[in-house]
Amino acid sequence: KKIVAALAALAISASALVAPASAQDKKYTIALIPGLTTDGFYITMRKGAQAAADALGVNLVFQGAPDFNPVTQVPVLDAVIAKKPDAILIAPTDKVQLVEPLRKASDAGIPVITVDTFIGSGVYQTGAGDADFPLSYIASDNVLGGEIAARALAKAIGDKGKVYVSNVKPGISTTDQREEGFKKEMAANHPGITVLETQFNDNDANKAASQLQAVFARNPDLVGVFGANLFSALGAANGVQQAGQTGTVKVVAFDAPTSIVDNINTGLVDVAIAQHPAEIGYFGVVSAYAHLTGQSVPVAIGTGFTIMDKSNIADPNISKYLYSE
Ligand code: T6T
Repeated sequence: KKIVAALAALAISASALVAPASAQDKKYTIALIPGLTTDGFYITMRKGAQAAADALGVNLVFQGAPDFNPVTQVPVLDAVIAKKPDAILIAPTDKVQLVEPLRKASDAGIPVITVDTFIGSGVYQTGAGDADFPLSYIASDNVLGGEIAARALAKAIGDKGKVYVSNVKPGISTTDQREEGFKKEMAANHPGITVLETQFNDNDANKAASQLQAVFARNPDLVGVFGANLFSALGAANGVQQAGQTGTVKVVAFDAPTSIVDNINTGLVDVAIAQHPAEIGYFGVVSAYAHLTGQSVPVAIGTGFTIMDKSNIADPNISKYLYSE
């Protein structure tokens, strides 16, 4: 009798160690739709997402458009929805234009989490507004990033003179907020600085470079530029170089492609504000998995920045935040 009871107890405790068959057998597929596929920022985000997917035994699908544009992103989204993944992580390329296409996913029962950029106001799950259905928003604090950029540029130019923002196009939550934070900080704390009209480059670095030269031609006393994303910053920096103004027109760059190292070392770029896209991807997958397995998920997760300049760019604890190619 004793032996039977002991065996029964053993069987119970052994079965308690084994997860229920349904949870164990289910291999979730999570789709990650970037702003565009050929951008170090999203390539790095994908690596973080893959690391989490590997750790959790999730199948990660990465599918995106070759340019940052709702017109090319929406068909990719439709194709992903048709394949019925268990969850969608997406960097919406427009605050408004992605609302209805993403509602289709949500209506089809596919949970949506936005990474990097948001739709609507970016405040989700409030019952207010018509774009609050995503479960979570995982990203940098972009208003703060713009403020940091303004302070860095103000310092580089001795707190006086003309500057402008090189930006992508209105309607993108991230770059709108960076410009907002930049202008807010300049207006509040840097009265000696004049912020000229923003130049929009459609995420085209060549356009950003020509715009820099045109602004400089109109304003030979230009002293600085804030490149509000990777292509805006690289383009503006090239424009400064082509205008022969390296070191005279200061550049503060958002984002940190590997090429920024040379630009910092040669003095073409004063400061680069690196985001942590791998963290965004990692926590995106973890959040989706948490939701799929019955856990609750924070409505917002903020990731940090690493500020790079000549004094620290050689430090491996800093350079590890450079983006992958
Ligand atoms: O700056 C990032 C991203 O945060 C933004 O939303 C779009 O541009 C980048 O991908 C850089 O190119």
